[in-house]
Amino acid sequence: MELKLLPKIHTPADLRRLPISALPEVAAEIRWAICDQISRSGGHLAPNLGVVELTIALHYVFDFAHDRLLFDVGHQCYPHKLLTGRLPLLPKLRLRDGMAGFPEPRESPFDLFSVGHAGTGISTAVGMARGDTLNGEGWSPENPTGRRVATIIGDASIVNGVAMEGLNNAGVLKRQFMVVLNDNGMSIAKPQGAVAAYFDKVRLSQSYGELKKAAKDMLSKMPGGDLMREVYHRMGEASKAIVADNANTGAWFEHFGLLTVGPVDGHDLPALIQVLNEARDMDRPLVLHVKTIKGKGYAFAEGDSTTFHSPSPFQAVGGDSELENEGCRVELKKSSRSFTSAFGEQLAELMARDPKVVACTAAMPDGTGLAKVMPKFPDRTWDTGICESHALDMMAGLAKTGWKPFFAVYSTFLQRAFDQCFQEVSLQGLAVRLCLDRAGLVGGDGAVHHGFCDVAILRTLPKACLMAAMDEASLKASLAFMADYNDGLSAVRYPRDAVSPMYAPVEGGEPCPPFVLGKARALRTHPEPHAAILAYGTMAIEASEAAQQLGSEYAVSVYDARFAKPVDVELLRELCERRIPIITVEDHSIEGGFGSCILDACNLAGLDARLITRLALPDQWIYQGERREQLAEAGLDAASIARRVREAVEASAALENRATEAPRRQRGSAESAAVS
Ligand SMILES: Cc1ncc(C[n+]2csc(CCOP(=O)(O)OP(=O)(O)O)c2C)c(N)n1
Repeated sequence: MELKLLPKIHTPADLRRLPISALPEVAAEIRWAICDQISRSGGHLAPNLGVVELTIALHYVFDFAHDRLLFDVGHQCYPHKLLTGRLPLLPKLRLRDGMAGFPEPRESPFDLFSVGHAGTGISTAVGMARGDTLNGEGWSPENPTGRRVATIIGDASIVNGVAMEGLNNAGVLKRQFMVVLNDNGMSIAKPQGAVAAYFDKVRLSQSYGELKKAAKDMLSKMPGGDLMREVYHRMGEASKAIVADNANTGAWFEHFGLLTVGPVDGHDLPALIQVLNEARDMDRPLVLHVKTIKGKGYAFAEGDSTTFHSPSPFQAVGGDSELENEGCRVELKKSSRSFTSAFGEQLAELMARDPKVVACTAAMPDGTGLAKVMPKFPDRTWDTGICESHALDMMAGLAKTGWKPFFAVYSTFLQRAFDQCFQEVSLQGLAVRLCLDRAGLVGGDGAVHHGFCDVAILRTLPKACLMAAMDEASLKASLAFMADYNDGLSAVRYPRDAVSPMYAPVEGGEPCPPFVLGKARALRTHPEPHAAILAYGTMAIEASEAAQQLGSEYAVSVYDARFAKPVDVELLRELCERRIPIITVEDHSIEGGFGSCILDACNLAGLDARLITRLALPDQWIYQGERREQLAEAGLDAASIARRVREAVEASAALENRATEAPRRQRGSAESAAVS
């Protein structure tokens, strides 16, 4: 498709200069540009296709150069980015100097927060609304040049605990405040819980004509409908009708003190613009309930919005190359076996062997691999929806009743449930098992999704047992260990990556040794090594490559550390006492990570830690890009590790020389003093 209008829209002001009749063409171009790019690079597809008209209408009615627009999750921000001058960045979507996949204030003043975790939009919007009002800048009928606030949130995210807390506070605001509920009836998979069923019942049922006829009648019959009646007088006909219709269907948000407008068809641009124009100037908090179709515009994405939520690159087969709907079948490019797939299979095997094992995910059945397990064990698996805190507490309850719970969660989202790890799990001494996918650097999703701090936060919990898997066999062994670990919380981390075949057990060869509490596994050893690398998780693979590269220069032993808590103190003692330089390697924050665990253990054991070098994520944010590129930037690729090992060996040789020369020099000067 040739883009005609979109390249001329550099700011939303350019959009507002177009007549409403031109907007469907803008929508078509946005859809095509997004779909075409994602077919090459991967990225969030269905969520963005669904909000094209809604985003156009919001920018057409509000002026977000001045008003505030806050995204929840933010994975649906691509149309917003294309309307705010970022079309030139699209060809490098999710790459370092291209367009970030989530809102990013470094990229544009139209993005207010870097976000990616669900549930935050309403609360930050409440904060900005309060802040603007305190600054005397909030919009009101008395201050018509003030700033309005709008926040967009999906139907699966709004039931998140944080969003509920936000709604509870939004409902008492005494000023304009608009929550745009983008209700597409989907999370990544099917949304879970009671509210999802409620939204499902609120349908776009009647025509505006019918609604208008019914409106007055309904309002007069409404119990306690003072708020609505007041608002009704200020609204135009279309909005009156949909407010009234909503009163009829139950108006769930009314109980939070938010007026509900809608549901309105989120793909009908004129209707959206009309309703937004009217709702924009309400000086009270309201929810605009918009019904959209996830994946709208491309049959394959509409038909399977779970697969096309955030697909890897894909190609059209059988249709024309422009991804037109007719005759277009879409195939995802094949990728190698991921840790996620391996986890799904290993957990299913474990559940078949051990009838006490139960498992859950918080809205990520596909992302965590649990989707493979759930159909096999429908009574022992759960999807709780986007509520990590609840999921963890539910796991605590299951542990208390004698089950062996495994919670499959991305490392970054576990952060939401740290307090539950502390109080409801650890403090009770309950054995809850955490399977932390996407640990370390995650590539295109960028800083907001890196699993950079799981060790640092979890190691503070007494008796927590922290592990990392370096490949599929070690993942399997760690899960088996966890099933039998009943002394408290345990966790295993693994990255968004393919499993390495480097140490995969071969037929008739040595099997992967079982996990033994606090014991590392030797991968490559040398009787007189120049250095030893203690690597955590898949860094053991990079470290082994580094050792190979150094082979002709230095003999380097490599250990898969396996445990960050408790660490292998016996191994540490041996290496430290033999004065072998140790290099710790991890794709985790240097602050409080595995290397810190090693230093702390040396300190506690009275070992000399001066020959220890820590390689880890630097104390700064690493933004979107290829995972390989990010690892290199952090100095965690094999070449960088080899360089740092060489430096460590040379530095330790210099240190040892100084140490042996100093007494000699002292002896020498004492001898010369004696002579004189
Ligand atoms: C705290 C948290 N948990 C999980 C996720 C993963 N996640 C990203 S988008 C999404 C679904 C969001 O559904 P909804 O808000 O309805 O938006 P839609 O994709 O349907 O437009 C999930 C579960 C997340 N971003 N944040």
